[in-house]
Amino acid sequence: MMRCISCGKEYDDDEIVYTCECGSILEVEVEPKDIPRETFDCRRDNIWKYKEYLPVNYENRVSLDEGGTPFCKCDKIGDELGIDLYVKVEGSNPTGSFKDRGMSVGTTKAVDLGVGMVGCASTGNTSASLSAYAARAGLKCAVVLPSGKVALGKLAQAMFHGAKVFSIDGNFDDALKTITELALEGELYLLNSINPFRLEGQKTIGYEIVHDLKWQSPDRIILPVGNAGNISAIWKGITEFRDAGYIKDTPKMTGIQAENSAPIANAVREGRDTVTPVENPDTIATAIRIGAPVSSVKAMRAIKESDGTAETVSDDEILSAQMYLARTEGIGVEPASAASIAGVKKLVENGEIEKGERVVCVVTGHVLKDPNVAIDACEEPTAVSSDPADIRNILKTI
Ligand code: AN7
Repeated sequence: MMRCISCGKEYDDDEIVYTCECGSILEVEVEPKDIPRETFDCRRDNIWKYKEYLPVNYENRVSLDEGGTPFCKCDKIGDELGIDLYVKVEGSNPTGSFKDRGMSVGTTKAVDLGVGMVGCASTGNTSASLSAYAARAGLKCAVVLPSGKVALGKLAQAMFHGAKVFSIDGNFDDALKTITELALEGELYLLNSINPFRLEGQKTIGYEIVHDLKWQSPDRIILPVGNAGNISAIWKGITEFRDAGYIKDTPKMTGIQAENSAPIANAVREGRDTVTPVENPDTIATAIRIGAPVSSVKAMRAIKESDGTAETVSDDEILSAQMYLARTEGIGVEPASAASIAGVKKLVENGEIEKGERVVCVVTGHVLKDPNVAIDACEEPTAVSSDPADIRNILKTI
C-alpha cells in the first residue's frame, strides 16, 4: 500500500499514481517482519537479501547484483578530524552509482505492473542506471537530460545501453516537468524518485550500514543531497530496522548541498520547515544541480526526526575533498559524492560534529562518471623518451 505523507490517503500498490490528490508525495508502507536478522547473513550480498522488506514480486526481480557495496574504515581522514569515519562506496554498484538499488526495485515494479516503457529526467546517474536496468528487463526507455550539463561518463552509459536520449534546453527541474507530463498521459512509467518504489530500493543503504556495523547505528550518516530522495530513503530504511527491533539507536541524518543549489540547507539554516526552490541552481557537481527537490518534505522530516542537519559546501571545497579522498584513502568519487567529505570536514570545524563521533559518509558515484573534472584537476602526463634514464631522473624529484 502507498500512503500520502501529508494527508494519509491510501493508494493500492497496483495503481499507477505518483502524487496524492492533495498534491503531496507518497510513501510505500512496509510493516516490520517476523524475521531474525541472522537470516540476512547467509544470503548473497546484494539488496535482495532483504527481499521480505522490498515490496515487489521477488520472482520478477530485475537485478545486476546491486548493493553489498564496500564499507571502508578511513582512519587517515578520521584521525585527522578526530572522528571514527567510515565511507560507504556506492560507486561500486553495477553502473557506478547508488541509483542501481532504486532502479532494480523500480524496474521490477514496472515488470509487476506489465508496462512497456519506462522513463526519467536526470542529472545523469538516474538515466545511466535506468537505461541499463531497462535493457536487462527488456523494457523500452526514454530519458530527458539538461543539455550540456550531464557528465560524460553518465551520458555515454545512457546512450550505450540503448535508451532514447533527449536533451532539453533547460535544467533538471525543467526536464522533470516534461517527462512527468508524458508519464501522466500514460506514455511511460516514471522512475524518478517521486516514484516511491525507487526509494524502496535505495533504503537498503540504511539497512547495509547498520548491518555493516554489526547491528549498531552510527552517530551520523552524511550524504550529498539533490532531489533529496536518498536521504529520505536511507532514513526510511533505518526506521524500519529500528521498528523491527534490529537496532536501538538511530543516526543523525545530515545532508550536504552545493552552495548555489541548496534549497534544503537554506531552509535548515533559516529554521524554516518549508523549502523554497532555488531558481537557477549551479555547481560543478552537476549530479546535484537541482533547485526544486521533489522529496523535500520527506527530507525535512528525516532531518528533524533524526536530530540531523544540512550544510552547504563550495565548489572549491568539493573539488579539494574529491582529491583528498582519492589520494589519502584511494577512493575515487565524482564531485557530488565528495560533498559528503567536504561536509564532514566543515561540520567538524564548526563544532557541529563532536570529537569521537562515529560517522558514515555515503559517497554516491564513481570518479569515472565525470572524467573531465578528474583530468582538469591534474597535471598532464609527463612526456618522456623510452629511455628508462629519463624516468629515473624524474622519479628522484617526486
Ligand atoms: C552521484 O541522476 O538526481 O538527493 O537525476 O547522481 O537522492 O537526488 C542524481 C543525484 C547524489 C543526489 N550523488 O541524490 C539524477 C540525480 C550523486 C547523484 C545525488 C545524485 P538525491
